Amino acid sequence: MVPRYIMVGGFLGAGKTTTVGRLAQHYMDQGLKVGIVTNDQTTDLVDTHTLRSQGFDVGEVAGACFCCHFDALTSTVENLGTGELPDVILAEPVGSCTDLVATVIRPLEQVYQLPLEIAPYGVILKPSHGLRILRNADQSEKRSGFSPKAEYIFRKQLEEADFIIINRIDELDAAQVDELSSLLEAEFPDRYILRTSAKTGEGFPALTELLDQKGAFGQRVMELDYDVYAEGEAELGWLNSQVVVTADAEFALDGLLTDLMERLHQRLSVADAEAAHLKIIGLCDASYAVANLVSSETGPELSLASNSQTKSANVVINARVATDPEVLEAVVREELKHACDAIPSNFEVLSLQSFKPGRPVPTHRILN
Ligand SMILES: Nc1nc2c(ncn2[C@@H]2O[C@H](COP(=O)(O)OP(=O)(O)OP(=O)(O)O)[C@@H](O)[C@H]2O)c(=O)[nH]1
Ligand SMILES: [Mg+2]
Repeated sequence: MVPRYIMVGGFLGAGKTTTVGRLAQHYMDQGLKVGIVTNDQTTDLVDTHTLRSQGFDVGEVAGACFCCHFDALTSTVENLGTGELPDVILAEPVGSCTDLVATVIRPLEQVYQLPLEIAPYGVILKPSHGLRILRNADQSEKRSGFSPKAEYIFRKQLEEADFIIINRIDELDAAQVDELSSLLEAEFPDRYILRTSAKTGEGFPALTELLDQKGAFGQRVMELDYDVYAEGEAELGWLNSQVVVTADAEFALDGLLTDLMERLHQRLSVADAEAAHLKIIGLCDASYAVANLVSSETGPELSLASNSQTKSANVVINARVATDPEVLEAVVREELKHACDAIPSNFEVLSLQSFKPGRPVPTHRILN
């Protein structure tokens, strides 16, 4: 069986990891061997912890995106499974990346030595920012909380899709979903549009049916202004950190994550710094909790409760916010201290990287 490569694209916080987890379970339930590749600009990936905690076989490309570190993608794929490649490879690129058809899919077809079957390339639309960006067709105003350059990336991601997934339909009303559909049809004609909830599984039978189709997919190579792309990405502050929290008395892990996320939300709102995605995973013994913030408007969410009391937890924080990395780092360090003081507990920062993503320089870019 030729392994099937399924890449799930979409902006930061669109629901890629949640979708990948649900798809992985679907294929495993069918008796297929599944491997997942996560990706980030640096180490300490919440996504890797989240998917491994669900029991999946996960390899990560940490340190550069798939496009700029193509050989790391292929070597990570080869290290999945035990001895032979999995039947299904699910890959999640960095949510600020675009041009993935030319820099990942084409090279997999034309440069990579091992045969892979390329599934239709689906890109998830993030409704919270999507509505604000797509409504604003002239791109001259900063209505989404992001600059026109970051919005350019958002649009380009959708442009190269074989099909577009409107996610989070569980919390949208019918009129919003219809409006999103019409906006997408007008701007990106000929893309099949799916409606899903990665949270509830609604729309997933149609998604897996679409992903099972055989044919020439991932063909929409596009023009892209790498200067605008680079500047749009560089407007985001990026922070990954791993922290150990310890206390003399047991504390609620979910409470720590919720409190920390609320504090961060509050501080970023005051600073007018739009959150693209903040994610925090807390791990203790056999349990874990996840908290997310996908836009300043929607507010923080405990997306997975651990219901655990513990005296010690590993906390991994990933933040992508439209602000300077120095500002982001200061906010995270201060609010981490406040959240730990409130328990009370001690914390030790094991690692912390904060930076602006560098200019993307793809290993390959194949336009034909
Ligand atoms: N209500 C609702 N929440 C969702 C849905 N899909 C994802 N989420 C939540 O949205 C947040 C972001 O989801 P992720 O799957 O981590 O998003 P992502 O695209 O992988 O994010 P990055 O890796 O940072 O780019 C999490 O809190 C999820 O629980 C959905 O269909 N409905
Ligand atoms: Mg993710």
